[in-house]
Amino acid sequence: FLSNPKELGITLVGFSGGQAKPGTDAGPTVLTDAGLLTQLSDDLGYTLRGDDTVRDFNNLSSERFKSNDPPVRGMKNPRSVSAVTEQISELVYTQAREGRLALTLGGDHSIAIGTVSGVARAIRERYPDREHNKIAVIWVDAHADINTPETSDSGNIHGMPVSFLTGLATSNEPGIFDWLRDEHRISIHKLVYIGLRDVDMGEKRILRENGIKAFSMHDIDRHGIGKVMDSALEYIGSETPIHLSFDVDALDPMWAPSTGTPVRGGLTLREGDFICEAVAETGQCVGVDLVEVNPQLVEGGVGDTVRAGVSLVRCALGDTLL
Ligand code: 4U7
Ligand code: MN
Ligand code: MN
Ligand code: MN
Repeated sequence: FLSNPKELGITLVGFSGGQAKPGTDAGPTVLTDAGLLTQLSDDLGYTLRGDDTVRDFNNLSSERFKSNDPPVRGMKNPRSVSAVTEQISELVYTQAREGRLALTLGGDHSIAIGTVSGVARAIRERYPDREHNKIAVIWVDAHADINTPETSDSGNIHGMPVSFLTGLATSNEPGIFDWLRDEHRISIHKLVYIGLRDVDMGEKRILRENGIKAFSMHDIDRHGIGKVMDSALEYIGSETPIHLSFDVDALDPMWAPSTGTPVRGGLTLREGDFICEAVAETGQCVGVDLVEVNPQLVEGGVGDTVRAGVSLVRCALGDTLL
């Protein structure tokens, strides 16, 4: 699915408006300061295209909306998040359209409304006549991020991206996700979760009623990560392009404490790396997100979380395959 398999289309998203804690916007900076991009070119042999500097979407959206972005249907900062994700969608689309693997560093997880929609649209356009031109998404997270505005208790849009991407939530309100079209959307039947352990009541109901494929921590304990990845990839099938959206809070806080919504009882670093390796191994991967690294949150510093993030991205790009 990649005409330029050794080119990366990079987007560095400094944005934290999908949730309330400041700091997630600095995620891409700490990851790149740790040398991630240099490693991808020097150690893994990728040519880097797209952004090499972090885009300050917090600043862009606050200039545009000042503080004039009141809640709509309970959603916080709806105009800002909509405008930012629309821009990200275009940026990521432009990279994926060139046949590059689209790598995005966030930023809170609301930005996946942009990344996934951009990749989905590019793949549809590149393969108009192909049966399998609709991407699958592997969402690795402690949370399901599938609240609709109506089911969300927090109003934080980083807990809603999957509902907008699948069309379970829609909006015709001008300036509030009215840019999302069918070409941007993904099928709930091509969505697979891994790592879930903190799912809201309304979300459980959505997962159940729509028959959405999900591997919780319980399933990983029971079957092991190897079997879980076999089942996940079998469900997706070997003909379908894959977008991997990895929320660092899927890892246990022992490995990744610097994140806004940590939940204990998570993946080990090795299990996280294995998920990424298994996706890389398929050769079907067209997009990767790493999100929710927040350098401001932990007393001991962000070092552990950054090392984990660097490792996950390297594995997703095939580093550890022999
Ligand atoms: B993240 C939550 F209520 N479900 O909707 C919500 F528990 O991108 C958390 O996975 C969402 O970090 C977490 O606010 C979003 C909450
Ligand atoms: Mn999460
Ligand atoms: Mn998430
Ligand atoms: Mn989080």
